[in-house]
Amino acid sequence: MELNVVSEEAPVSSAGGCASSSCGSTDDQLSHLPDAIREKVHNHPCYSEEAHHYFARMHVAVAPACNIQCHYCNRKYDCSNESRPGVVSELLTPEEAVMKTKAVAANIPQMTVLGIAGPGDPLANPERTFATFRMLSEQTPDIKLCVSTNGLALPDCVEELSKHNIDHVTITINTVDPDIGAQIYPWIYWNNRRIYGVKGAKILIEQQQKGLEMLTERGILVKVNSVMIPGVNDQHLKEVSRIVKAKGAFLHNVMPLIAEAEHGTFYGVMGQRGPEPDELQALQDECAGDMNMMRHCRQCRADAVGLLGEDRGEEFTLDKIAEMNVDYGKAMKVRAEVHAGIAEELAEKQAKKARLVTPDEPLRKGHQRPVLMAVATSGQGVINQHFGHATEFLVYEASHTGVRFIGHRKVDQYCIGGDTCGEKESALSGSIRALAGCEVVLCAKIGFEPWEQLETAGIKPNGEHAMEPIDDAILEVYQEMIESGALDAAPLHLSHASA
Ligand code: CLF
Ligand code: SF4
Repeated sequence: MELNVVSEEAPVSSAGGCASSSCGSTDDQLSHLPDAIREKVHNHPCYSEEAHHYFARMHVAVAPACNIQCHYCNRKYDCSNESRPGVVSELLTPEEAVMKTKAVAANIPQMTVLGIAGPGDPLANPERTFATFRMLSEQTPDIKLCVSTNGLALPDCVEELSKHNIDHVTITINTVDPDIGAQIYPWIYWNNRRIYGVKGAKILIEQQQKGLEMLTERGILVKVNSVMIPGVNDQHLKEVSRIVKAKGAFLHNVMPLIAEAEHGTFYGVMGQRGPEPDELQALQDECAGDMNMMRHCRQCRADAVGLLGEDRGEEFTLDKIAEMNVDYGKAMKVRAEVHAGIAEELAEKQAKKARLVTPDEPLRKGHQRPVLMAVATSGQGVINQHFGHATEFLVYEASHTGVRFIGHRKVDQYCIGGDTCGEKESALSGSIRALAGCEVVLCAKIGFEPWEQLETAGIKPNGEHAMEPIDDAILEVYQEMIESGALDAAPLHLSHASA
């Protein structure tokens, strides 16, 4: 018996996005799109969930200033629109940014996208941002350009954005209601003065909506990011999703608020909590009725380099790139070959999935309960990471309709080698807490001690599918669970919790 790896027919939304809640683990979510749009997103790690296993992005931190204040941001830290809190290691001039982009592209041929995402707002720094884009569009024509903004200055910049062939723009829209806006944005800087409270929030919202309309009219793909702030905008984000979809946004990315007192942000200091993983998932599922959702965002740093979820910035500091001798013409050829190889691999994967589709599969009618499984992977869409080396786990839901990607859970690395055994204990219990709700963890390898503790916590470790494609392995394990009767009982972690 085989389970179907493709979810039930995904309805196609009028905005060109998948309106199913299962915009999941395969690139089938893109299959209904016109060729021109598919071409724009198929290798963009943020716009395609499948692509993020294979293709990398980098950010250049050229934009220090911001024109608004968000309660989740402290200017000493990265922009929370597009990054996790943490200082930007090096602020770059446009020329340095171009040098770094070439160095990264030559050394990480999987890199397809260059984004400017802070540490302030890129469009509040138009000279530096557009100087960088101008040089890159001339000197690195094989790299997609991407920008993320709070939207205040967006309408004034749309013409300039379209001139530089920037066809991916992210706008952070946390609300369409000025009263809610005033709880998130204490002030904006507008026409050379600060405007506070509801009045400022109203202007920001109008500018964001106007910018969104102007971009979609020009055929520029827009992703909307929203920070989910429990008790402030969580109930309201479904309405935001509906409105931005109606205006043509391609993708909605609802991200959890990160608020820690040590970051010195207003929310952090005031004890505003972020959402739990299940709250985030529930909201994403509700919004998914209205539009295509992004669930694989890693809230990257404004100077992130590498695959989503990894940070190779340390390899490309200014002193290191100064010593690299980059022949970009040669690098472009290598990149083209690598991209062609990935495209071939993905096509094979798709063909294999198509062969596995068995619409009259009897198990599909069984409506077995869904199971969450965590996966340790360092990319390529396969289970290739040791449990103890993982700094994050990808979480998938297996059900009678197939496999869908749910999100990721960050953890402290359990095993870093050396004399760190004393620290292992707390890292392991942290990992177990982070995996709450998962019934299985799939990894390339796992030691005896974590195996035991995971089992005690009701999470079944599984190292039998090393180097196998994630979807295939999850389906196989799910099928085994069905056949063994494991799904007839309540999830192990629940029975353990109640024991
Ligand atoms: Fe960067 Fe953003 Fe472009 Fe991606 S990130 S500017 S769209 S290239 Fe991506 Fe990072 Fe999430 Fe942003 S995972 S924070 S959504
Ligand atoms: Fe911070 Fe970004 Fe908000 Fe500006 S837009 S205050 S940089 S989070």
